[in-house]
Amino acid sequence: MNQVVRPKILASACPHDCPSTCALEIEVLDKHTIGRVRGAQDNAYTAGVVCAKVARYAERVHHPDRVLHPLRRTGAKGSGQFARVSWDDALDIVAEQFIRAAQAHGSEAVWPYYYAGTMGHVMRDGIQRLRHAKKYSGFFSTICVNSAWTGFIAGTGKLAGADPREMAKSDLVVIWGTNAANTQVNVMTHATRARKERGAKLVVVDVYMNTTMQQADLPVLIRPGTDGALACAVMHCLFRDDKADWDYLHRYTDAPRELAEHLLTRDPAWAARITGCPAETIEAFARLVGERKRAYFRLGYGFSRSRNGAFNMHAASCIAAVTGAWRYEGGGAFHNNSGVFHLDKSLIEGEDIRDPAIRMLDQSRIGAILTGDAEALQGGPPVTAMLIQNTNPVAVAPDQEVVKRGFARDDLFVCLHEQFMTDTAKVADVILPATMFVEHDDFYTAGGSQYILLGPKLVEPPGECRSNHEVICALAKRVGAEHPGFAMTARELIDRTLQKSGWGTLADIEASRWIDCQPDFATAHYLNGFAYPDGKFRFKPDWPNVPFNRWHRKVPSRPIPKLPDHWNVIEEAEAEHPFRLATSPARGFLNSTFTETPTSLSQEARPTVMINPEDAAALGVADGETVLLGNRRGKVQINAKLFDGVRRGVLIAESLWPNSAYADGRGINTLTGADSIAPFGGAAFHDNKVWLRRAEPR
Ligand SMILES: Nc1nc2c(c(=O)[nH]1)N[C@H]1C(S)=C(S)[C@@H](COP(=O)(O)OP(=O)(O)OC[C@H]3O[C@@H](n4cnc5c(=O)[nH]c(N)nc54)[C@H](O)[C@@H]3O)O[C@H]1N2
Ligand SMILES: Nc1nc2c(c(=O)[nH]1)N[C@H]1C(S)=C(S)[C@@H](COP(=O)(O)OP(=O)(O)OC[C@H]3O[C@@H](n4cnc5c(=O)[nH]c(N)nc54)[C@H](O)[C@@H]3O)O[C@H]1N2
Ligand code: SF4
Ligand SMILES: [Mo]
Repeated sequence: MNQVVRPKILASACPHDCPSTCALEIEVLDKHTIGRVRGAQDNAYTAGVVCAKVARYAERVHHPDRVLHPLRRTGAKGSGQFARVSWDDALDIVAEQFIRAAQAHGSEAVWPYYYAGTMGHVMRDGIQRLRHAKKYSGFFSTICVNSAWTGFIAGTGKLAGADPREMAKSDLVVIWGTNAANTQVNVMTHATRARKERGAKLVVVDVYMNTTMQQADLPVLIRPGTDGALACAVMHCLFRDDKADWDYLHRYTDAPRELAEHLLTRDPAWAARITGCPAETIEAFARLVGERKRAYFRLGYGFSRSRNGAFNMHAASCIAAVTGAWRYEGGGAFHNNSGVFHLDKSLIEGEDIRDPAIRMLDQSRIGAILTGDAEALQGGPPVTAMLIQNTNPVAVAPDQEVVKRGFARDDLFVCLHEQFMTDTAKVADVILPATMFVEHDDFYTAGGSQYILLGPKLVEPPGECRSNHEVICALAKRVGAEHPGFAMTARELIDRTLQKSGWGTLADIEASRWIDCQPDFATAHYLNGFAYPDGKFRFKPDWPNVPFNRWHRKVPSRPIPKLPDHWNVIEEAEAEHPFRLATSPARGFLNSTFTETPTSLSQEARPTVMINPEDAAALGVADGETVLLGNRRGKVQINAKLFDGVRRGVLIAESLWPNSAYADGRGINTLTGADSIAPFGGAAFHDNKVWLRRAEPR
């Protein structure tokens, strides 16, 4: 008789750097093997939906190219020649190199470098504990959220907003600078519900007709880096047409009369010249916002990745305060909910043993740092040893040519803990094989919703893979780092951290799978006041003192205009560089992750740049033709795709392909700049001036 073996379905959470942080249900076929991955139906935010790339996660877990054993470089740097070594030997080498670097130049010569390849609190942030215990150089995390969070907090005083599920109760959903259908699909679930159930309108503000904008009732297509002008013109119309809620403005905001007066000259015609978006479209946008009080502004990261990005984020967030949309269910603004979780992470991060005198090195300036730029090194010693976890800087960091030069240094020792042979692995000295999320225990907080979720170990790791926590603890022992966190298991760290933070125990979350941390309506809508001492939303933020960067060293602030405006500090196109290039995320990849899975690779096909057909015609470029993109930072060979969903003078290269997918290994970040954006730093990935030429002129 045939026996039907049913797979077990076990709960987990998506570990990737995506605001959705989906609650997952994973088929476990046996103790080594997973099957389908689905979204949990009964999680109110995930609501049964996950993206295609994670639905096929088995392709990634069981990929034949996973790194399974510790490796040591045998050929020249970057030769790609490695030999297998034992874990003990590998860890001994790393410890010896770290000790030697600290002896030669002081502890700050060692720079632990990490990011959000996993968003698990134990696995992502445990490296901080090692850093603090040994006084290694600090990590000023700027690459992703810095400008966006600063810009949002500038207005509200806090990083939190209206319940993201409330979008379903809106009459107007404004998706601004996030390609949600690509990058956080669950936003679309709730926005679609509002349309179906309430006849809500969908406005999408972006720099190309992306997957999300294709679904919009009103597409608002602007030139990159001009969102401040758009926001000003919308608010101009609201004041002009008596759609501002003056009762709300007087009670809840700092300088409404000054703002209204300042905006008198920022009309749609003015904004049309800057944004390239017709004045009628701006008027139509303002009319919708004025007529529909339940307007939900879902503000993404994309438009903050410009040199004026923090400022533009703030400008967009001001609109909901002008109409008083915050008063209504389904109204208000949302960027990220990190402000609601109040985790006490001292055991994981070792904040209690941190020496504040140790320098903080800027993540985005890794190229300058590794090539010995004295300012980037803050006058301190060179970096001569690194441990890298959960990030792939040789592909993802800006100003790639400089980053590569830094990694090519013979006097730099690099240990990379990875799942695949990434571009960074190829230049490492020691590679350690890392587990994936289904192979270790961790917990997660969502950026785009209000849940804490558990992601327990479900299967055994392949080969000799070890978790980040295991590696950090093993290295701690070898270099003599001390902290209670090194003696705890991942499960103990989860349990103690939840308890210290007031969210129950590990056993509780094992039973419930997730914790809904949503504050009450009045708090989430700031009806008891915004998170400044006087309770008022700031149209006129005190930029250098925006209450963000509790942990971070502040970079010198450039003076920013007092009130929302078009702040023209972007890399404007000019005769030599007539195009503005944005490097928006591809649907099939997640940053540089999933560039190895067959389904994602076949979906994305090859590196391309979208160009307006009229621009292409003017240059004699045909669809599919190979072209060169360049600026003073370098040049990249890529395939042109003619697309009338980008404005003339704008180029879009959906990213992030591995460097090895391009001719000569020069990836898209060859073109992006690593200059630090105001006020606290970050990288302007979508703010580049470039030229475009045919690769082989006829
Ligand atoms: N499929 C997929 N999902 C992802 C990622 C991925 O790479 N691929 N990355 C993950 C990560 S780390 C993050 S931080 C989030 C980011 O997700 P998002 O918040 O979506 O931010 P971005 O990816 O930077 O860009 C989003 C959109 O902003 C647009 N944009 C660029 N410049 C401007 C501008 O000046 N103004 C306006 N209005 N729009 C602009 C881009 O064209 C793009 O469509 O997504 C996560 N999810
Ligand atoms: N041109 C351009 N560049 C960009 C962006 C852009 O929009 N355009 N976006 C930027 C943004 S927003 C971000 S956040 C960065 C992201 O940059 P990264 O953080 O470097 O990108 P990811 O691809 O998310 O993750 C990196 C690596 O983490 C590994 N990893 C995953 N889980 C684990 C684990 O548990 N342990 C270990 N040891 N490794 C693990 C993965 O295999 C992957 O190779 O890229 C930035 N770069
Ligand atoms: S949408 Fe984002 S959080 Fe959800 S499964 Fe996909 S990558 Fe993970
Ligand atoms: Mo990011």
